[in-house]
Amino acid sequence: MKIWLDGNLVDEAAAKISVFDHGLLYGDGVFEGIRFYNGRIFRLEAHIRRLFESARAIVLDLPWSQEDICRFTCETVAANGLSDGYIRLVVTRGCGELGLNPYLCPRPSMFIIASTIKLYPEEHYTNGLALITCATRRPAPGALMPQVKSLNYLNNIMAKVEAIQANALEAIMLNEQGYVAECTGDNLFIIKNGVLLTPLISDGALDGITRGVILELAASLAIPFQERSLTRYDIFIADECFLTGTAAEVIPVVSLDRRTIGSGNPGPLTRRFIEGFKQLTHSSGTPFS
Ligand code: PXG
Repeated sequence: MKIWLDGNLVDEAAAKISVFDHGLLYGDGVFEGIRFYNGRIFRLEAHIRRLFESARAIVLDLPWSQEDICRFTCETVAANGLSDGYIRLVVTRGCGELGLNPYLCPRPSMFIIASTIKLYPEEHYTNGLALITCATRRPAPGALMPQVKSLNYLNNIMAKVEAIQANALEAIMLNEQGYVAECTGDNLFIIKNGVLLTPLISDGALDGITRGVILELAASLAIPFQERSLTRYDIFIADECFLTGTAAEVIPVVSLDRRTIGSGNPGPLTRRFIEGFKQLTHSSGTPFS
């Protein structure tokens, strides 16, 4: 496997980061997870735009343009001879002396991995996922901006641990006010009386690229939708529920905290979104070679 690291495509064994990199020492950095399908990178520009917004929000100046990073990403995928897979693009604060001060790090590091990912076993795409609500809350915006896709993922990891310990694959995270924010690595949607609903970004959800695609699809399918605050009650009484994410794609949810949602099977509108998403991923994107 060839890894793009600070301007060079190097062998996996040579792709090393210093122990003095603040990305490792303090989780100081940002990242993106991107998919490619059929030789084309899906929503590449949107991911790179979000990367720049995350970087701007943590005062990390990137010495590359958005166009440069799109090009490096394409080169990395092409160098690995894959037609379908997953890209992990990471920017760290770079090397510096010990101590939190990011101004001690003169230059960020960037690496790009093009590989594959399988988040959930196939059977759950057919039969649906069982979710739990975890005790770990999404951080308040005043503590750690939830929109920044930073290298600080301990909050989500602790929530994921709760899910796994409860024999579930994913967990709903509430914000400090008790409203549903999202899951540990996926955005959440419900359908009630034919209306698609999803939590507000200001309730602590990541502004997911897949979330945005679903809202576009809803508009083009003439399915009414609304972003609004949701509670567990709204999910318990929903007709349908599903999750979205670059890695997860669109996956049905059939229960929350062992309570059945809707009919207990993936719903008809959920199936339409799964189908619509699949068509888009296989018919659009940036060609990489
Ligand atoms: N919420 C959170 C907290 C995320 O990290 C999403 C929602 C979905 O957003 P997108 O833009 O992908 O539709 C994410 C996505 C990984 C990995 O290993 C990345 C994410 C989640 C889980 C694993 O690269 N990020």
